[in-house]
Amino acid sequence: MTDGASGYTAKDIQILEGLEGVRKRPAMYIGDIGKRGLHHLVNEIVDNSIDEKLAGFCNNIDITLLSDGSVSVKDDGRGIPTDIHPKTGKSALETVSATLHAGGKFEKKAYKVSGGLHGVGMSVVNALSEWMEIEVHRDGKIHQIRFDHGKSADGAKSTGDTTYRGTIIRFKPDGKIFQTTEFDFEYLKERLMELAFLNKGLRIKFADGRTQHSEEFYYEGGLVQFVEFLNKARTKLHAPFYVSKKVDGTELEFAIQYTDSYNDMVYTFVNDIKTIEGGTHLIGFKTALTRVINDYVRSKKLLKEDKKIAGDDALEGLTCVISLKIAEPQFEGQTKTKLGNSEIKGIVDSIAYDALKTYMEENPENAKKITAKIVQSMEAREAAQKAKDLIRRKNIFETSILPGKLADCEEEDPAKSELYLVEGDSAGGSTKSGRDRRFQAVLPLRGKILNVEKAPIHKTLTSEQIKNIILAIGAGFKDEFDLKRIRYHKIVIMCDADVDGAHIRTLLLTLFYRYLKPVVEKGYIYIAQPPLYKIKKGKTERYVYNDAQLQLVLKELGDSCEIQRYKGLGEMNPSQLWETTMNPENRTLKKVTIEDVMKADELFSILMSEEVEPRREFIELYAKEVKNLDI
Ligand code: 0RA
Repeated sequence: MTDGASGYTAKDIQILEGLEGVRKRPAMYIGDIGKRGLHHLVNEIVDNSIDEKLAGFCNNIDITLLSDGSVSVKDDGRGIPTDIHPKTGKSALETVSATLHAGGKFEKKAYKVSGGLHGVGMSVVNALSEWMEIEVHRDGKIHQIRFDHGKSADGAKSTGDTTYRGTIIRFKPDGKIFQTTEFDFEYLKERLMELAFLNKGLRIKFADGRTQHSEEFYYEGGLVQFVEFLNKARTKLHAPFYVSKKVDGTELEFAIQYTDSYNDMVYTFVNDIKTIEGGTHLIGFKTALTRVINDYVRSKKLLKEDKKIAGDDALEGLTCVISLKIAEPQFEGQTKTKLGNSEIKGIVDSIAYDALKTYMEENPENAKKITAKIVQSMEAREAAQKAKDLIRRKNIFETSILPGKLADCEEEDPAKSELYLVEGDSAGGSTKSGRDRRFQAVLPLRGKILNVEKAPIHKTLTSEQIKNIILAIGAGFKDEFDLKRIRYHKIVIMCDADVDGAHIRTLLLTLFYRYLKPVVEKGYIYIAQPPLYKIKKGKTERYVYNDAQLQLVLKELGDSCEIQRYKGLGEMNPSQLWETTMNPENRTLKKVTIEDVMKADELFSILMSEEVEPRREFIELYAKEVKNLDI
C-alpha cells in the first residue's frame, strides 16, 4: 500500500483509510447496523438510479434479492462514467465507488436525491459489503469492477461490447458488520412502491430470488394513483385532483382527494425524499388551501361574516401527496426531513392557490361537497371549544357559578359532603325537601341523559344535563380532571327501581367511566337503594328493598298486611325518602367499583345499541341483572 511501484499514491491511502473509517464506525454513516441499516444499503443504491430517473434518463429499475445474501440493482440510466480522471489516473467508476463523499464532485445532477441524513453514496455501501461488483454499459462497451471489502485489486476493466445502456450494481452486505444480513422483502417493498408512485412511468421490478416471488410497480397515474391507494378503504367525496407545474427549476406536483374521515393524510416529498417534518413546501400548500376555502365559503355565503375556516378545518378528511423537485434542497430538523428553503413557501402557495381556485370554480359539485365537509368540521371544532371554555371558565369560579338546578349543601368540606343525582324533577323536589341540607346536595336530572359513548365530545359537553353534573362535581373532566377540586366525596345515583331507572343509571356510569374516571377509581360513586315496598300492619310500618325480603317480612308479620309497591321515587314523600334512602342511620348505599363499571361496560354496548328493539328486549329481560351488576 505504500510503495509507488504497486501503483498506490498517498491520496489512495487516504481513500482507503476513509473506507476503513466507515467500517470502524458504520452507524455514523448509515444510522445503525441492525435491520434498518442493512436495508438502507439497498435504498442508497436505488437512490442513485432514481437520480438518473429524475435527470430524465432512466425508466426501469430491477431489484433482486439473491439467495447468496447479495442484492442486485439494475437500471437503464446513462451508466456511471468510466473515463479516466486526469489527476488520479483512475476511472470515474472506481473513484465514485471507492471514495468517500466523491459523489458531487464531478456529477452535475439535475436533482439530488441525497442531502438527507444518510445520503452517503455508493462508496459507503461498498465499504460495508463483503464484495461489490459493478457493471456499466455505456457507449457500446461493458466496464466491470470488483471490490472485496472496499478494495479493488484490478480497477475497472472494459470487458466487451454491448447494445444496452445502464448500470448493474451487485453487493453482499458484510456479516461481520451487520447484526443481521437477511433482507425483508416487505420492508423494502414499501419504499419501492412509493418511488414508483412518485415517478410516474418508472417501472420498478422487485424480485425475491430466495422465494421466486416478484412484483412490479408501475403507475402511469403517479400521484393520482398514490392518493387512490391511500384512500382505498375510505369513502371518497370526489375524484382525485392532480396538479403539475414547473416554474424555473422548481417542479411541483400534488394530488388531493377528500374523504368523509375525521383525520387527514398529507404526505410531502422533496426530490423523492419523504419530508416527515414538513417544511416550507407544506406551509405554502396549507396557506393556499385555507385561503381558497375561505374565499369560496365567503363568496357563496356558506359562513357568517365573522367566521373563518382555520387551517386544521380545511385539512379534515384530506388525503394529499405533495411532491416537489428542486435543485438545491436544504434539509433541516431533527431527522433532516424538513425542507428549509424559504423561497419555496411563496412558490408553492401561488401555484397551489391558482390551481385550487380554478378547480373549485370549474367543479362546483365537488367544491360544494368539500366545503360542506369543512364547514361541518369547523362547526364541530368551535362547539367543542366553546363547551370546553365554558366548563373551564366555570371551574375557575368554582362555587360562584354552580348550575341553577343544584340545591347545594352548607358543608364546605368535600369529605363530609354528598351529592344526590336524582331521576326526575318531581323526585328531585322531594329529595330537596327531605334531605339534610347541612351536608346533602341534590341535582335533579330530567329524563334520560345523553349516551356519551355514542356522541362526539362537543355534543357531550353542550348537553345541559352533563354540563350540570360536571359543574356540580366541580373538578373538570377528562384530561383536565383535578381530584383536588372535587366538591363531594359521595356522589349518589338515585333512580327509580324500574327499567328506565336501570338505563339512566347505566348512562350515568358510562359518563363517569369515560369522563370522570378518577371519581370511580376513588370509590366516590354510590347507588342509592330506595325501597320497593312498604308493608303496613296496624301501627307497624316496614320498608322492603327486594322480593326475597318481602317474603320474609310477610311471614314475620302474618296475614292481612297492607302492601304498597313503589313504582318510582316520586311516590314517596320527602320524609319517607329521607327515612328510607337518605338518612345515614338507616340507608344502604352500594359503592360502585371500577370492576363493576367495567363488567357493566359489556352490557353497555347492548344497552346503548341504536336498534331500539333488541335493547328494549334486553332491558326487560335483564333489568334485574343490570341492576345487580351496578351493585
Ligand atoms: C455520475 C454521472 C452520471 C451518471 C451517474 C453518475 C450514474 C450513477 C449511477 C449509480 C447507479 N446508476 C447510475 N447511473 C448513473 C452522468 C454521466 C453523464 O453525463 O452521462
